[in-house]
Amino acid sequence: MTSTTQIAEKTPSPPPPAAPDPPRWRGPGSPRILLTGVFGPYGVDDAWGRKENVMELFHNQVTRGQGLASLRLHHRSFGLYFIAENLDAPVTVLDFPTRRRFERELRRGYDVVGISFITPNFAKAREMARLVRRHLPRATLVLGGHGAAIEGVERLIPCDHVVRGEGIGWMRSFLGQSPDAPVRHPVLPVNEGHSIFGVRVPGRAPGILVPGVGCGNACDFCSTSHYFGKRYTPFVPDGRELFRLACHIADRRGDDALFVMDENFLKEKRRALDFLDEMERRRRWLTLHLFSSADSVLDFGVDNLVRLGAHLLWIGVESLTGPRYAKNRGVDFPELVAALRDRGISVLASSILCAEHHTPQNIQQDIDYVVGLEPDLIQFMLLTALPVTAMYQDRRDRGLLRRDVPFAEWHGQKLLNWRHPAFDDAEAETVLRAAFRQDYEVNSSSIYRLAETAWRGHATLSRRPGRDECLEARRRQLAERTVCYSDLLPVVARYAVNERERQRALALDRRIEREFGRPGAVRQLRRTAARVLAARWALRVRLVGDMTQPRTLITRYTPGAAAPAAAAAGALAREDHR
Ligand code: B12
Ligand code: SF4
Repeated sequence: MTSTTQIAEKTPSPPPPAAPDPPRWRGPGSPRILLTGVFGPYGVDDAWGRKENVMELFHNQVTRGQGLASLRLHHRSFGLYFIAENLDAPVTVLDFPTRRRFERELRRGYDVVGISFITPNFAKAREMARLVRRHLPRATLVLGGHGAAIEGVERLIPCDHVVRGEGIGWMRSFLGQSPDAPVRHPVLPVNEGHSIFGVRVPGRAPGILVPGVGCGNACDFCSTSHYFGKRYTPFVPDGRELFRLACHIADRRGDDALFVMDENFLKEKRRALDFLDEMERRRRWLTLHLFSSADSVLDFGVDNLVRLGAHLLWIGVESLTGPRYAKNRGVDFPELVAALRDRGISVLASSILCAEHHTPQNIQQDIDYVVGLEPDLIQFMLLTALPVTAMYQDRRDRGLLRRDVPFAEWHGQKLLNWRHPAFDDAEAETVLRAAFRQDYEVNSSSIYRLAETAWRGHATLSRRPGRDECLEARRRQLAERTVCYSDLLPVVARYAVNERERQRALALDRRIEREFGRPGAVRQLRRTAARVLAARWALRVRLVGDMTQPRTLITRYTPGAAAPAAAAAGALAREDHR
């Protein structure tokens, strides 16, 4: 019982203190707003960042050990565009700026500057906040994104507001708009500059679809779940509505592939089924990249996923030698991964290294297990206790958090930010590097595996009698994907990690040729071009390394006007990033 309650028993309760007014913009007229991500260059050792913290999804934590075969692409800072799209105010979004470009933008004059950052980019956000105060001392400075969860961040980075959690509603309310109005979804490519072996992936990048944020499963380490209050906040709760939105994005992008940025899309089973119903009713065969937990995948059903057009599925295997997360209890992963790949659905299995129960002896079991699943891609991450998670609180309460590890190192690709009973820094890094290497040597490059999955899926669907229109469309898509990937197989063989990969790539290429016929003139040309470009990339990597920087993107939103396209300040960015 708290002392407040005891007092309340004796005296009439005082009225509850008035809730503080939500922060409001008090200046005249509509403020000019700048929303920005942190500055580059990224993935280099400097005063603000570390070379291991690469600004790329695959090259950072999935295919980073695969050398020339690593999948390369950059994702935008989507949260900024979501907020901008939903404000009735002039907003500029500055994505991937350099420090100089950011200062130049500040000199244009803004009333509100919002900085989005994640924990490992803390030092960059602090430097940017300093620059805001220097150039625009009267501007309101708002911090948002997952870095806002850092304990006491308002003391560490002088600012006016820290926004923890969903930002559209907060910014709307700050500007006096209705925070609960429907969310307008921006139309954006999920990535820029997608290449493998220096060869640009043909076609347009998939559009991004964000059905909502957060996840109710609340796994103890999970940043996104905890950051959004251990629950799911849908932006679009209705499956049919979501399908209409997906079609709108696909139409505007001119491509039916979508990357669904939702932590656990299939957990909202009713919505996913309604989405599928609507897709079948309208005969529009979109394809989707998805994230989902294994229990939700099984509940939704692998065959439904084929119908839904799942192209890539990201599943958290985490660790199986210690206590299993509820989402993984009773899941037969070898069976699940094989079933998915046999149906043409590529799998990205995510694995946690250096969990508390791991020892140098048992950790290899977990690595062997996930490598043995033979998924198309594996994410290996060192367990990092990120602010706001239950795991962070636990490590902090037990005095295990390491104060000697700066936030810049809290990215899970080098050090542990808590004291592990069995691993020191050097050992943790060695285990991580060896895990990536083992996956590459045993399972071959991910591009080989993606080609194999497409091939396997096509073979399975071709054998299935009585295919309806939906399955026939899926078979055709898998055929196209198989042929498209196969044009890289000679390059895979040329730069194979070992003889096994070389032989597998050549054999798969021959099988595909038997099924689909000899490549015609256009494909022959593409194959030759791929060889030349790969040789050029290999030379570039040998001479100057494999780091690439995303282009600076500037998007200016005017209230009432159609959503603008981002202008790339590419040449400038390249010059500045040096
Ligand atoms: C896309 C993404 C990336 C992209 C980065 C794109 C970019 N340009 O920055 C890539 C793939 C490169 C990437 C890399 C990394 N990422 Co990342 N990434 C994501 C991912 C999958 C999606 C983010 C997203 O777009 N969500 C959708 C939008 C709508 O939501 P949002 O960004 O959270 O924005 C909302 C709010 O946060 C808020 N908000 C955001 N910004 C702002 C700004 C203001 C001013 C306000 C008011 C509000 C606000 O409002 C938005 C709308 O509600 C998240 C996981 C997830 N599902 O969220 C991880 C995540 C953000 N990444 C994370 C991390 C740690 C990394 C890496 C270190 C690798 C890693 N260990 O996972 C590297 C670091 C790269 C680098 N050098 O900075 C963590 C952050 C954890 C933390 N506590 O800081 C997350 C949460 C994943 C995780 N591990 O749990 N990442
Ligand atoms: S299921 Fe995935 S997204 Fe959901 S809380 Fe667990 S790790 Fe996070």
